[in-house]
This record gives sequence, C-alpha cells and structure tokens, in this order.
Amino acid sequence: MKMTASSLSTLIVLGFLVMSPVRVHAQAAPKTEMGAMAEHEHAPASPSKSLMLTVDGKATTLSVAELQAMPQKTVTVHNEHTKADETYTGVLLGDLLAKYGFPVDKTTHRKMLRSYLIAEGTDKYWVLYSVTEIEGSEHNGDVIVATSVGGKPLAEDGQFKLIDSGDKKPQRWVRNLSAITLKSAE
Ligand SMILES: Nc1nc2c(c(=O)[nH]1)N[C@H]1C(S)=C(S)[C@@H](COP(=O)(O)O)O[C@H]1N2
Ligand SMILES: [Mo]
Repeated sequence: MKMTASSLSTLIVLGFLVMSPVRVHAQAAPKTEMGAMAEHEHAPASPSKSLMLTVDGKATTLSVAELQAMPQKTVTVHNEHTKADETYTGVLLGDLLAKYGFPVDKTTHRKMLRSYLIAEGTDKYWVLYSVTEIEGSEHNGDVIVATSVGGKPLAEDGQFKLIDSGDKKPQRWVRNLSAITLKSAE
C-alpha cells in the first residue's frame, strides 16, 4: 500500500493520542476510597449464630455446643494490625472436615491436594484456603474454628472466627464465620 500524506498524518495523530498525557493520567488514577477500605475492612457484621459446613454439596449445620464438645485446640497468634497477642480456642478445621465428610487418608490424599475451602462471614467477606494447608499432617501452623478468645466468648466477632496461626497478617481470619465450603478443583 502506498503511504499518502493524509494516511501519514492520521498515523501521527493516532500516535499522539496513544502517548497523550490524558492517558498517562488515567493510568495513575488515585486509589478510590473503596480500594483503600478493602485492604483493612472492619465494618460491623451481624453476629454468626451457626456454622454451615459443606463438603461435596453435603451441608451440616453446627452449633457452638457441638464444636465445644470436640477436642479443643488453643493457639496464640500475633495480630499484626492491633500489634497484640491473642489466644484463641476452638476446633482444628482438619478435625471438623474429618468428622463431617473429608478424612485425609490414602484414598483422599490426592483429592486433598487439589481441593480448596471458601470461608465466609455473615457480611459476605470470604477467603480461600487450600485443603492441604489446613491439614495438620501436611502443613505447619494451625487453622482453627475458634469459639473463644482469652477464655471468653468472641463478642462482636460472633460465635465463630476462623484463625490461622501461619499467616503473617489477620486478613484470612474470618470474623462472624458462618459458612465453610469445600470444593475440588478437579
Ligand atoms: N467477616 C469479616 N472478617 C474479616 C474481614 C471482614 O471484612 N469481614 N476483614 C479481614 C481483614 S482484611 C483483616 S485485616 C482482619 C482485621 O480484623 P481485626 O480488625 O479484627 O483484627 O479481619 C479480616 N476478617
Ligand atoms: Mo485487612
């Protein structure tokens, strides 16, 4: 194709548009209020009253009493946001899974490696864990469904709170925990 004067000027204009300061400005747009909030959310959530555990589509609703009747685990974690140590007591999530549909053994080991959990609070805040990282036989650190802190009920954090002693920040600790759903990525 022969380059005419007009097609050449069109190219130059297009080039200027791509390089223009307007575009550069749009890319460097300041963080929105929402974006800043999302990094450290602590909006009040309605208190969790029961915990729904779903394994492969089979749901079980658990009460605090049922959790407290199981073997208890206490972990002391450092809350990087409050800069304080906090001692939580509850049930190892691996124990809950073993009891309600996902025991880790030879037959489920490979499936464990390819499965994940969605843990959700009453405010719909949710996080993901791999099943491998909540199993004590596979991973350092404890993941518990806590029902008390410092020997007392969780108060505004609801009846259940997910705590992970391996994380450096409290962002995967779910206050007012209301549902845990196990899914396989296969
Ligand atoms: N239900 C619920 N849990 C949540 C959040 C949330 O918005 N809702 N925010 C998370 C984030 S991002 C952080 S940093 C910690 C902060 O909790 P804290 O202020 O109680 O330490 O809680 C986590 N758990
Ligand atoms: Mo956060």
